[in-house]
Amino acid sequence: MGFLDKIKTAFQKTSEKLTVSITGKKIDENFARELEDALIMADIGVETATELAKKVADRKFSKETTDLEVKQFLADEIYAALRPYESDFFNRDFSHRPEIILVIGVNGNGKTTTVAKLANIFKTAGHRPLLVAADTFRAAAVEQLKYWAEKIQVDIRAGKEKADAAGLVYDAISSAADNDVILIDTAGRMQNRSDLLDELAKIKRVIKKLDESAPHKTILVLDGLTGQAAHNQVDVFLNKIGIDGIIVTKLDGTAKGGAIMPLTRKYKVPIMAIGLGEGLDDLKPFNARAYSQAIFGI
Ligand SMILES: Nc1nc2c(ncn2[C@@H]2O[C@H](COP(=O)(O)OP(=O)(O)OP(=O)(O)O)[C@@H](O)[C@H]2O)c(=O)[nH]1
Ligand SMILES: [Mg+2]
Repeated sequence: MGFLDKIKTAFQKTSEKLTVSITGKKIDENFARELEDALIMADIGVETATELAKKVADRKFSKETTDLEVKQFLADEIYAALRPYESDFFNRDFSHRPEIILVIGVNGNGKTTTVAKLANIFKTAGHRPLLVAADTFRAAAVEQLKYWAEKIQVDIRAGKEKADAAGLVYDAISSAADNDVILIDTAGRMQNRSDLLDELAKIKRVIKKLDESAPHKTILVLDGLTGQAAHNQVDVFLNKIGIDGIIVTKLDGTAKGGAIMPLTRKYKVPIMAIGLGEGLDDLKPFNARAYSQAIFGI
């Protein structure tokens, strides 16, 4: 499936919710309210929903306006708002050697899977990734990353269960002479567990000891299904650890596909990629045009 088909299919449920039907209707206050509700249901955020509904109402569309024209108008507005948050994360040449990427986030959000997908993308682009299984809390977590490393055929460093994660990261980076990009998978931590966040801060300090400029990217992985709760996660990780960008996973098949909009609006951080499935090829660059069209089924 091509990129555009893939993204359109992923956002089908959202676009069903965002069905804008103006045929036979007047674009009046009632229409605007209906539209606003639909946008809010798709998690686009209350402020944006209100603004967009007002813009449509003010636009004075003619009687001949089609549903598609209204959808395109909305998609263009969303595109303009999201364009600044696109990222060239997949394609850039790594300016540091090795480039160190730290992947963090709450339990089950998709960190490990995302690390594997990124390794696959970078390997395909000709790089030599090293995976670091810094989730030392669970043996299963290490096994999961080993499985992917073997499948993709990339290097991996893992420690013993319950080993000190920061120590493992230090050793891994110190001995990574052959690798030009290092992807560090960390244990999922609830944003309210300050002890675990402290450990993450320690990992970051250890990385800095080896390379003052690193980690070159700290990426927060969010589950696209969590809606408003994701904002609390961003607040905590942004303040306690610092992040350079966000990857939103599990956007395939959700009806809340608008969720990217309020995140960028509030936090103004780049969206480095979106997860559209469990497979290795299911991590896609965030393309604001394709996304804004897809959520309206265009
Ligand atoms: N549908 C879908 N599933 C995903 C996506 N990304 C990850 N998953 C699934 O979500 C589940 C959790 O993913 P993990 O990568 O293990 O999440 P994690 O953040 O590493 O979890 P912890 O290590 O427990 O904190 C797995 O079953 C993944 O296959 C996505 O984009 N779409
Ligand atoms: Mg994991």
